Amino acid sequence: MEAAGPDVIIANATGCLEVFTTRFPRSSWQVPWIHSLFENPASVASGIEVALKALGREDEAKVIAQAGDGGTADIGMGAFSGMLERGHNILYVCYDNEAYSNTGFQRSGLTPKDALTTTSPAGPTSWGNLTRKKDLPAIVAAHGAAYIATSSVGYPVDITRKVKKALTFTGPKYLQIHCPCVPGWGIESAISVRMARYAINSGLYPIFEMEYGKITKVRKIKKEDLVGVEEYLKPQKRFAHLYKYPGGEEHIKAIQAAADANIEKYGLLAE
Ligand SMILES: Cc1ncc(C[n+]2csc(CCOP(=O)(O)OP(=O)(O)O)c2C)c(N)n1
Ligand SMILES: [Mg+2]
Repeated sequence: MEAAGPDVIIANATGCLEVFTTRFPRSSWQVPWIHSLFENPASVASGIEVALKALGREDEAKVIAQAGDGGTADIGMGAFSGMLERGHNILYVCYDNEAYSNTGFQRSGLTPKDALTTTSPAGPTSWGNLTRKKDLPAIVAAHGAAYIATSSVGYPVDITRKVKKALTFTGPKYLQIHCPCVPGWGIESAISVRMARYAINSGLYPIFEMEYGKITKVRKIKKEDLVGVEEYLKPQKRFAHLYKYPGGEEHIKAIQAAADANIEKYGLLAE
């Protein structure tokens, strides 16, 4: 909100962000803010955007839609796709904590491979989530969005800069912010910032910007900041099974290979 300025209208899906900022009868939001159903902040924001246009008041406010990864990548995907397809002038922000956290940490399309959630259990015969993380920025890019960026609560100044930049583009914009979930990931809150940074500095969560389908900037990993994926995996209870059962090493190797592939694909290592 600091970066977006006061002249905004927000459509917010239910999820952790909404729940902890809108405890009835109070609200943290000091701007026009509307609750939407879990699946449709993109549709509500689309309606607001065209209403502003119909009134000739589109220069008076920026429209922002917000939701979690479950709301965006799964249940709200159709509405989100429609918003992108129609080319609305909206900034859509997805808070990616890699599961449906608000309802007790069920797996979503953005849950990474091998992570334990309540619906992707781990044990001697199961390795947690069976599928890889959906490449949502690429799906958004395929719609021809004006601006796409990933960011992380590990680097809040990066979020501010990208919100400001996104709002200079006309058309649909997408910002995906990686957010550790303390109870869901099974970590101490004191290390949540470190975990957010290790996700980036291992190559597992590439931070980049795209304009009209082309990558224009990546957040480089400095040599001294580069970490192996184990630094990220080991402190998190959602990956504890990888260290408990025979065969876990193979899974860790595959996760390292995925991180290395990201480093290669996005050119993440600083010279
Ligand atoms: C149609 C519908 N199905 C299920 C729910 C229950 N529900 C509310 S929030 C939520 C999980 C949200 O997950 P996500 O979008 O990832 O946001 P997070 O809580 O992780 O920030 C669910 C399942 C609902 N409100 N509406
Ligand atoms: Mg979530």
